[in-house]
Amino acid sequence: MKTVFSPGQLAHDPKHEISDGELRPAVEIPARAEMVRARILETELGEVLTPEDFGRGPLARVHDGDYLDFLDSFWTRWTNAGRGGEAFPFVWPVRGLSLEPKPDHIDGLLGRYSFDAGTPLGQYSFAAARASANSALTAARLVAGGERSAFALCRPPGHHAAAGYYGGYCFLNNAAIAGQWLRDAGAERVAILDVDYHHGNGTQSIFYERSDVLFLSIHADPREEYPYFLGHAGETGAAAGEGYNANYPLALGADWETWSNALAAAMARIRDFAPDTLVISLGLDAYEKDPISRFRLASEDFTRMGAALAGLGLPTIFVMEGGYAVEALGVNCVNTLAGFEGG
Ligand code: Q9C
Ligand code: ZN
Repeated sequence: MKTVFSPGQLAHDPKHEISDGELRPAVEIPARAEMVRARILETELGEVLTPEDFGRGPLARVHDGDYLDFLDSFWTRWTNAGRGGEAFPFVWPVRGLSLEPKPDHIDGLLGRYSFDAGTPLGQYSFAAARASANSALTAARLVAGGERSAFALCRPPGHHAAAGYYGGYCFLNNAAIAGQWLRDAGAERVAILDVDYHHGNGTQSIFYERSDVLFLSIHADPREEYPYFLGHAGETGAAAGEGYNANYPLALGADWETWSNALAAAMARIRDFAPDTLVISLGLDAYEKDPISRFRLASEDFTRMGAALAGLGLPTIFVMEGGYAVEALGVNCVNTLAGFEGG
């Protein structure tokens, strides 16, 4: 399986995040991608390609223009306000407050275009996020061109980013951008299965009213876990998308037996939908030793996951999402991909 990765993705290099009432060391760091790349080379999974630049077009098919403009202008506005380093939002337009008119001040804009305070935004975050999206798009193009599968080594991740806001370490929704690009390239139906420990709220929200993209997510119950405000079992889609969204929230502590039952249910839904292409939002944070997560998958379970997914027999794009046990990340990620190739 070919991997797509750009060194430009490493330019987003956050030092801190707001977590547990403290300014803590950031966990979504460049070393994550380095670990995975090193393991791919060590195991000879396949070639590692540099992405092509697809420009703004495919990003704007998923994200709002004013949101992309905000990301583009962030650093100028931030430094013009006399700031430097990393920005964190601290005020949001929640119930009863107004999205319009948009604030002029960067502090207002940060809240207008985000949903959490846990995501550091720095000088090179947008450039790195664009490089990450280009990796997803290049992997999509490989599969559209006839490869059975491809791996987009995306980082920063994407699945928490919605059409108009960032959060959860995500700025551009790589899986959604790839899925939409596949539709535009001629796929009639695309399924996106999100196996990250956290619910893919951004991806769900982007496709919630559409029947051409089926979104499914296996994740920690949002009553107990981030992102808290989306990902419940009763969210089945709306309008034309009714019936085309499927959430499988699991209790904290879920092991492979519990997790794989949800996977079997999700795979049955995917088979019924009969997509042309499958996109896997590949979070590795369901791992038992993940520092911020509370599922109990072992490294060998990721091999099982990959092998099970191969059983769908679909052209498949893997798009990396979360996973913070940096030392084990390469093994767990490549286990999934090698499991798919052997399955
Ligand atoms: N005290 C992804 O996996 N909050 N994002 C963690 C820990 C945010 C995870 C707080 C978790 C976001 C892509
Ligand atoms: Zn996650």
